[in-house]
Amino acid sequence: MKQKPPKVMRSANGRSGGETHQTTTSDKQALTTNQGVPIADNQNSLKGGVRGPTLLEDFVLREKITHFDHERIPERIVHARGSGAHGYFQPLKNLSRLTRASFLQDPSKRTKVFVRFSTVAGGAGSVDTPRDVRGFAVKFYTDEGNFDLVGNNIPVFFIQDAMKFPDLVHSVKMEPDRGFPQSASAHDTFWDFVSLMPESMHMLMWAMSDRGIPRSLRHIEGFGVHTFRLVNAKGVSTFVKFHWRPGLGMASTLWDEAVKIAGADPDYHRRDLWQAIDSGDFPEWTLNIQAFDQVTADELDFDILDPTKIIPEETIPLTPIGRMVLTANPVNFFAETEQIAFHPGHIVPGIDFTPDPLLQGRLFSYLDTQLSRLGGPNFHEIPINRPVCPMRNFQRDGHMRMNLQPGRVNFEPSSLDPGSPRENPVRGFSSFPDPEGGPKLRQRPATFADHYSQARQFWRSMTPPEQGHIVNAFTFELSKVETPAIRKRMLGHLDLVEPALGKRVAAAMGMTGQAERLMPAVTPRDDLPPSPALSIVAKTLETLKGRTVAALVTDGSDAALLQKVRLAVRKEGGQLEVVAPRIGAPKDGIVPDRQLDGAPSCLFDALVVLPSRDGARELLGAAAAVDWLRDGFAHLKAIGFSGDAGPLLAKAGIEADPALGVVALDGSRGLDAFLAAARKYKIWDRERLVRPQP
Ligand code: HDE
Repeated sequence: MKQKPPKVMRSANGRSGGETHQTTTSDKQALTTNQGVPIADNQNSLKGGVRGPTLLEDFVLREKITHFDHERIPERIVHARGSGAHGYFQPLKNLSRLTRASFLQDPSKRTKVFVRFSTVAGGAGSVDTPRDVRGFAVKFYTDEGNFDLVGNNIPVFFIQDAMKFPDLVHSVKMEPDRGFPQSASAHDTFWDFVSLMPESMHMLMWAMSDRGIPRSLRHIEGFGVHTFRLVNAKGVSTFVKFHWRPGLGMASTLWDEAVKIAGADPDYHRRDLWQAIDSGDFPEWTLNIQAFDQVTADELDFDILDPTKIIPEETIPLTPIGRMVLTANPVNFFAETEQIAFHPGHIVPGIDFTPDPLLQGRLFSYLDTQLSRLGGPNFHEIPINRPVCPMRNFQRDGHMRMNLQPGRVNFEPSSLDPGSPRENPVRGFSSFPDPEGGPKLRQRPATFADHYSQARQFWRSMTPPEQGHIVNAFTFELSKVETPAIRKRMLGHLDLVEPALGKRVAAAMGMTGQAERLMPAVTPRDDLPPSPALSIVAKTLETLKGRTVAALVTDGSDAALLQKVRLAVRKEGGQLEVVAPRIGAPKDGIVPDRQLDGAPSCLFDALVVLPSRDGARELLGAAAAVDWLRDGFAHLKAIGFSGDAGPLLAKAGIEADPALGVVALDGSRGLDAFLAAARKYKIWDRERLVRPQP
């Protein structure tokens, strides 16, 4: 049957009718193809007849779809999910005594940086708050080339030799047959591998500690992990370990909080970093070094080339050498955060490697990975990877070459063009003549063999709540392991790390007495003193800076009290967000920022509850409101409340107790008491009430 042609309204430019798109006649704003041809219609493909087939000649459609089909590049095999920011680095003093690196000479000179923070195990679309290591990679665009400090938020690593990296990563990623779990180490393959790799034990202690679930990217430390060298103009080398220290201090979430945040806001860390920078609250870190010579290295009771060891700060203190401030969000996530290509081999004169066998393997891997991710050898020409100093050599052509390289001379030596690039033995990079060498063999040095002493030292350096969290983390992860033999093997390792730790985890899983008996290669030392610098709780800053207080309000809430709290929080560098049952109903001068159902209390650092009497009654019937308080209490957050909130607190089973951070805001000292509790971040004394320890 012949169909009736549909009625089509056409506007002057040929669009279907009823559209509100704006068009332009100005050349400046014209939408074009990639060849610069202005496009008249970006809504409809070219058809043979209004209901007829699309024509192959529609070059506008084909170009657009083809480009779209190729929008994704391979994600990073590890560290796929990340967030980036621009900023600058400024040295605190002239470091010429230690290094000739040009960006470390003049305290008045700023060097541009781009930082990318990341999780390790999950894919690019995974959540921000799994238990995981965080990558902390900084590209310094120095005037003598790019220097990449590609570190993590944990100062040691799981393995000692690059040979094991693919095995480690295979084991922690999704299991290959089933494709899960995504972004989680709590599964058999990971624990099977690490339980057979005693060298992992120290790193496991860190990963199972609160370092694995940071509050935000602004609250993490960063480490270069390997021992590097600084080399001065006279060629004298000093060993260094690099440490980044956050201006806001460190802070972590609780596991239950991290899990709930993952559901409530999978982009929690990315959003936090973006919003802080967007609002002008620029995050900053100091760069510190532990600098030492060969004599000191020889005196240490471990090998400085072993990346599973730290040098406690109490043994070699940190020296602050510079400050990094992140001042701008990326303009385009793909072009910058996704295409940035880090490589530990991007090094500048004045800095050098050591033969740490993990670092040596990395020096191969990162260049290789960029070839497959970015499609060829010219990735250094992508704007985010381009050095800011002159870059001249005779490398030519290749996939996606962008620079126009003039002239006949594409070789060296040459006499045809006296102006062509030449070596510079004075300014040029020259490797430190490391005397290390010997017979060709595949062997681990005996000095790498002690796998438990520093793991034990880490445990002993934790405060009681942090020890409890480590017990809980091992218990959670191992309880997800289906193969009992793996659980028993891990319990054997934990007994070696510290018998009390092994016992507590075994008891929590109901596996007391089932640990496998393991023989360590080297008996763990019992005399290493605790290093208080390793504890997060002991170092938490009492501040509201960088923190968010949420105020739960209803119709009829006391706007004056809300304003008082807001001003007090702002004065201390924090911010206040108003959560209300309905976002679109500003009342009495109170404008909600979030609707209760989408803003559980896990997203905030401290809480105030300011309902009116009627509002509190209404909220009694809302699980979201009661959970808001229950979770806030269980997540150890300071809670301030107004008089009318009483029934709501009672329903959540929470009693006023200033000593436990539940504070009435009424009265002259109420607000001060709340702020004092909120500055603490977590009220640790409350933990025994909500998380009894095995
Ligand atoms: Fe990496 N690592 N890694 N890694 N790594 C990568 O490079 C690798 C290691 C780190 O934000 C990859 O561009 C090997 C230690 C960060 O873009 C890859 C070994 C530390 C990032 C790679 C290690 C790191 C990466 C994947 C053992 C802390 C993200 C994509 C020999 C000091 C950088 C890419 C960014 C990324 C290899 C071990 C930190 C495959 C072979 C130790 C922060 O090249």
